[in-house]
Amino acid sequence: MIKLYDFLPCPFGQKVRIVLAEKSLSYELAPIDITRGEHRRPEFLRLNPYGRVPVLVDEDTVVYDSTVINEYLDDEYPDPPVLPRIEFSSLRARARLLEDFADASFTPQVGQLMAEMVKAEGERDQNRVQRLRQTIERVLDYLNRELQGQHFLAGEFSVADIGFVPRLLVLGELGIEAGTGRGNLDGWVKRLLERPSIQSLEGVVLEPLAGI
Ligand SMILES: N[C@@H](CCC(=O)N[C@@H](CS)C(=O)NCC(=O)O)C(=O)O
Repeated sequence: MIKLYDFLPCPFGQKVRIVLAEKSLSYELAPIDITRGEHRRPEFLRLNPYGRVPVLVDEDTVVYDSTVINEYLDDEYPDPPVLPRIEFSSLRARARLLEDFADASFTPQVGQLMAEMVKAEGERDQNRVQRLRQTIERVLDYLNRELQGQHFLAGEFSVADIGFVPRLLVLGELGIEAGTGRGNLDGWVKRLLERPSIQSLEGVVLEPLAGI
């Protein structure tokens, strides 16, 4: 039985739960409340010395980091795939690059904007809010270009798309209309929202993980 240590609002845990759902894998959820410091307990640090969720335990195998977990799941439970098949090495590299881009250059920036927007208006750093909004809009423009003539970012639905989903889902609440004026992106978001793995995703909220 697979066990997933996770904190539901964590966007990285959400990436893993989308993949588990895509592959129809059942698992036991072990909640780790990072707002209460549960990720610093010795028993959790034994699983992940970095003290971060998500962590996946599959029999004797312990894997942490959402990207590595999802690759492990794809190796161990290949059907349906969430990475382009090994013969398509160029597309496979593209999927990994875009997932990394989502993790490094989109998810944290949206998290930082969430952290500002949950503050009272007078306490917000308006310059930071403006800078973050511009950065996010630039990423959305880039994705719109990359989606030209494509249904998904790297061939079939893959980890490249999944990487963006958790924070795409909160943009509306932050007043960012991702699809407005970006036809390719609009179609992509609609296709993403049709997937049961995304419709059933739990924990997509502005708080309490604003900032991450
Ligand atoms: N690169 C990691 C990032 C995981 C991560 O940052 N998790 C956050 C919660 S969303 C965490 O556990 N933070 C606690 C800490 O860093 O102390 C992944 O993809 O899994």
